[in-house]
Amino acid sequence: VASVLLLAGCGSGQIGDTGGGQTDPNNRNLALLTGMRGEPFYVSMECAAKQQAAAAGYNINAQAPEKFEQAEQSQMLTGIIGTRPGAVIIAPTDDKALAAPLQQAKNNGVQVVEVDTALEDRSIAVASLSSDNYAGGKLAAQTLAQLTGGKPGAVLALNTKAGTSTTDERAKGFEEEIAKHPNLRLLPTQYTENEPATAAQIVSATLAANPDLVGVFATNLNTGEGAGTALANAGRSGQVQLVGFDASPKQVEDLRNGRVQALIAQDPAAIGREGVDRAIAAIKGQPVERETRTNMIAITKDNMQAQSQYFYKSEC
Ligand code: T6T
Repeated sequence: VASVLLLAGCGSGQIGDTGGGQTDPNNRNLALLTGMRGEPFYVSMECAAKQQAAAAGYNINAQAPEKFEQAEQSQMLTGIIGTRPGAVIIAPTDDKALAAPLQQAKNNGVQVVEVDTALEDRSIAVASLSSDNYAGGKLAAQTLAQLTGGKPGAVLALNTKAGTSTTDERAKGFEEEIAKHPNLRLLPTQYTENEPATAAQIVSATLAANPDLVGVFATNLNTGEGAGTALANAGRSGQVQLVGFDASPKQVEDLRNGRVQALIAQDPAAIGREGVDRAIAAIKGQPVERETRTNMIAITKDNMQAQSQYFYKSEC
């Protein structure tokens, strides 16, 4: 297996529209609303964002819903808008449902910066920062094809919640790339609702129904953790190749102990850090890069030692 495949991020060079209601250029309050409390991808993002804001002399109010869930997140957002920060840096948990409250934020002069996930409506945020998730899905498929080494069989992609921009893009990239490998038969993509237990149930049922299962792609952290558990419980770790997305401490441990064969790691710290930079520039009325793509890398057991800077944190 080619051990390192790095997709370097880059910006689009386009400048975002900082329009909407009036923003006070001297407002030094930022809000960060991530997708789920205590989850290592968001913890890594939040730690870096807090550091960056402090270094620039800005306050940052960081919040997250208990679960990756749009109703609770929308409610928190409404509360945040009431406090009138200069900007809200948000990972919207649904690509449509958060559009109305974010438009309201913008109308109230609160600059909107999307981190990781994004709205379908590209007119609301002034900037978006994320991995190239479609390319990440393709990279996962290429990695899985290498790991299966030409062995024919069925392949399963596990998505999380429909309407999550990132995992929808990953699943799409994966499906399109796997189609180039006629020996791999892609099963219908299934949704885990971002619950490890649901991912585990789906993998167990798929193993029973498809004895020729050779590979699984788990499009995010929780999904990958659940898939790894199911394969281990069935005694199939390492026989069915598992490619996950993200690099939580548990996922890294699973890679080390052979439950998982590859991880596509993102750079949540860069997303958080640069998200703060975009928010501050937008508040000051400076030009803002509209789209930023951060780095992503395929990590296997062979190269994991050298790639530890990509491992996520579970606390700051
Ligand atoms: O994979 C990340 C993130 O990129 C995605 O949008 C949602 O799930 C994670 O937070 C991992 O759980």
